[in-house]
Amino acid sequence: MSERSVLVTGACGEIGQALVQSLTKRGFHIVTADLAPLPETIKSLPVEHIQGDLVNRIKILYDYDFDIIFHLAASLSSKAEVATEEAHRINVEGTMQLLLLAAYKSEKLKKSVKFLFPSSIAVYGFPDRAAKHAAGNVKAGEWNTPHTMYGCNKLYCEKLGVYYSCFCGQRHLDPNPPTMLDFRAIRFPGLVSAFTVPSGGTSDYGPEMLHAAAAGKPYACFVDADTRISFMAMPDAIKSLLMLMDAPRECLSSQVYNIAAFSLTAGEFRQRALSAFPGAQITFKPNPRRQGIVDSWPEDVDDALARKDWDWKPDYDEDQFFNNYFLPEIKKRYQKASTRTIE
Ligand code: AKB
Repeated sequence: MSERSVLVTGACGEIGQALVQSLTKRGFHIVTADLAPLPETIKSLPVEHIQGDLVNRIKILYDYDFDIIFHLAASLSSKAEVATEEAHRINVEGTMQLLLLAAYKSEKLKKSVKFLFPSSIAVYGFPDRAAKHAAGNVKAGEWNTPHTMYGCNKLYCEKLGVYYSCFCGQRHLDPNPPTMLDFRAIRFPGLVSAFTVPSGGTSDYGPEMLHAAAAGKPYACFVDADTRISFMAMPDAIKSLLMLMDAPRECLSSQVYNIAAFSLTAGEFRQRALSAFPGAQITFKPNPRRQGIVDSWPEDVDDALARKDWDWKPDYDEDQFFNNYFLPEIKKRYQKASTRTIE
């Protein structure tokens, strides 16, 4: 395969670190962008790093001809609720700038730039728990009524991506239509990595609880025991991004896909943590704002379209997640570095 040029924004985040590790194995030329310097996990990898605010530094990115863009940089749901304008700037302005870049390069070089966008279950919004429970597995077109700034931002950016890649104004009437960008989005559930701890999100209680239990630290969960949403192992999230990147365009009947792996309650997370770490001290101390956010998200999503169009299937269901991924890795991690603290 000829060397392809890939941009990963938000490379220092949880998905970013894991994705960059996978992409380097494919021999791509990788440019990373983030507010922060590269963390230890990816620092020694052959990537070119651009540090700084994406919106302010967008001009630099026009010097490159990227074949593929993974736009991961975002202000997540809890953080976005306390700094709404800043979140809008990062989540919407940042995405808009990059879409314009991808649209310009696609047209100029007559080659569709692939634009991979991580969306979220936060695009859904239920009025209350009863409606959430009654809905069960939600399809992509249902309940697109987000309650959070982050959810609104993600939903709108999905629409912008589709706009710039398909029916931009009257372009479809043009006898010689320009080459458009190739926008593809995945609505992720809560993600759990054995190697990194999330920050700024609202699904964070799952991974925070497990990392705290493994590290022997007490944890007060900010949602109640009956709270249920879908979760996924980080390796499956990376696998899904790479599968969607590789999928032939003609196989895709949509530009936005749900994916799912397993759904469990905070109480079930606690039981799993207690079975693995019997001394774990996990209590429930719901925070009304964060509880409200998670209550507006679906219990699970319907990912039949991803399964049909690009053969999506997670490697880790609930048992496999705990037994074959999270627990073996986390035990190694905290045994090796018993002094390391979690945030
Ligand atoms: C968050 O909690 O904000 C994210 C998400 C579900 O998109 N993890």
